[in-house]
Amino acid sequence: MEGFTPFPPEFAERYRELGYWLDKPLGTYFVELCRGFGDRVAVETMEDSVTYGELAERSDILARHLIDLGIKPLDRIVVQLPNCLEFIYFYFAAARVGAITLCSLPPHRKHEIGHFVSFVDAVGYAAAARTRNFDFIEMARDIQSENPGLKHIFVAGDDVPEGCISLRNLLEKEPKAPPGAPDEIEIDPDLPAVFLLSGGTTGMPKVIPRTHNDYVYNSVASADANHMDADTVLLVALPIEHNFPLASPGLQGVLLKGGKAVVVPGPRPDMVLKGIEKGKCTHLELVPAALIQLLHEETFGDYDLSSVKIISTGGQRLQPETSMLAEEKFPNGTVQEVFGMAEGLLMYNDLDDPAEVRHMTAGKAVSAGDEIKLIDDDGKEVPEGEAGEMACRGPYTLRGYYKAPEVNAMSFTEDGFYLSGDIMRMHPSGNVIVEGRIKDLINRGGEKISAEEVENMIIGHPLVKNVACVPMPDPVLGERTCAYIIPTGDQAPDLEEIKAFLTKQEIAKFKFPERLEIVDAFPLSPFGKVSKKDLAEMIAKKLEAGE
Ligand code: AMP
Ligand code: DBH
Repeated sequence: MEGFTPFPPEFAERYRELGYWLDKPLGTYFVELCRGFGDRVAVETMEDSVTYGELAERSDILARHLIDLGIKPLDRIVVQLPNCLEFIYFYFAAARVGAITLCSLPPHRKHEIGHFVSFVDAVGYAAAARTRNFDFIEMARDIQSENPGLKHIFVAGDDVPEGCISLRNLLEKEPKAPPGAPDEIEIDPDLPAVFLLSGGTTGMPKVIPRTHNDYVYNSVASADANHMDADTVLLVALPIEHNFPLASPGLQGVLLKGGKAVVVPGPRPDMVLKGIEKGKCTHLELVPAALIQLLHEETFGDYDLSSVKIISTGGQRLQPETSMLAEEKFPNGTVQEVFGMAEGLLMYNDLDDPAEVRHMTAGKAVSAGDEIKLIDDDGKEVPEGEAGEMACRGPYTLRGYYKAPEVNAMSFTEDGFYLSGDIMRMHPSGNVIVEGRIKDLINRGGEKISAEEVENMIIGHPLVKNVACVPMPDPVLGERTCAYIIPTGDQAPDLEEIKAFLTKQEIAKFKFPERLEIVDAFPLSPFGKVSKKDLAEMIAKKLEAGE
């Protein structure tokens, strides 16, 4: 497949021999499991509940409709569905026919979705018609006019505009393709099943191909590390198209164990609390920012949260204070931090680690097949206990971003280790401590913002001569974006002006700067580069001084 870097044959062979790769397409793997679990409840929402049998049947019907529509293996579909049952049916249906689901996120707008559609040559797009006062279908039509290859717009819910395909209607209609037709499709499990997005440093998010083999194993290995079994009830509150709630272990992990997923619309404290109580959830997966909000929610004490055993957070470093507070407030809960990335590698704390190790480190890799190195600027491994960039390779870590040769040349070592950009140090326990990043990203409550992408847009404003976006510390979100601006003349734009300017360019709102600093010049590194490190320190000092 053009633009896709497969695992080298000798590695693929080893991963098969060691039993990591099962050589089953993702859709087939899950549908067979679902059939086996029959009448057990697989997924609950606040209104509905479906059994494993129903899940298999409905995704099968949808898969047959996809065949009727002419969707073929390796066709791409950009999916931007909210947390709902239709997403789950659709996701497995697409995998059944071998189509590649590009998982986008709810805040993405035309700037991003339009890019994904054209970059991967998508034939389909799936969304709910309207959420959060935004018309996704109008956007999709707009994108369609520039990308005639985008043939199908699938819509969840009741409100389905003309010319779009209603997922509900499809589910109620008998397809032309006969039962069993999806089983006839030949799917190579070493090719991508899913395209995930990375936070990215070079403008747009990069596209991460995850193969059938590696993505199933991703969930198998992490479900064990996260202590999931048939009694597990997982609350899915984060946007379901993200690698963490989708597959690490997430929805995929809990389903392969025969447990139950309780899906709520989002990670707002009231939704999380209601979901836990209704479903008697045992496992939570949240980003630190959402956990902080939850713990400070006024009505926290009004709910029965005694079912919760494991609280996983990932995406950003969890402060030990938050971790301890969570264990105090959940009567039976233990915090298990996960260090994860859509690129692959997953690390978990062990519940048996002493409390101080658990609170301080981000754990160990989930698979014996994972190889991790901490390296210096010359690519040499650092001495034990010293900080270095984490590089990793393994049975579920990508070998290359999709269609990105220049980025790949910089992001991988010659022997195929992915250079994560994360600075880590090995703790004597064998767990890693995350020290920071060398990537130029702002991590806003787990949402990664590429500073360069936002800068590239702001620089287009006529009053802006130069701009540098840096993270500023925030007690809840961890980081927010501060834009340092050098104005072209005497007149400087204000924050509202910059936001209005970005709104016109239809970029996701979470990427907007939240503070503007006007300066005459930027601090420079010895080499002459803008020193973002110094800018970040400047704004941190200002905030500390209450300015
Ligand atoms: P992405 O490539 O967008 O999937 O984001 C993955 C990145 O998120 C990692 O490379 C880390 O920088 C960050 N990250 C994820 N989990 C943690 C964690 N537990 N602690 C610190 N950083 C994390
Ligand atoms: O930040 C991430 O991408 C992430 C965090 C926790 C992730 O992909 C995951 C767990 O699987």
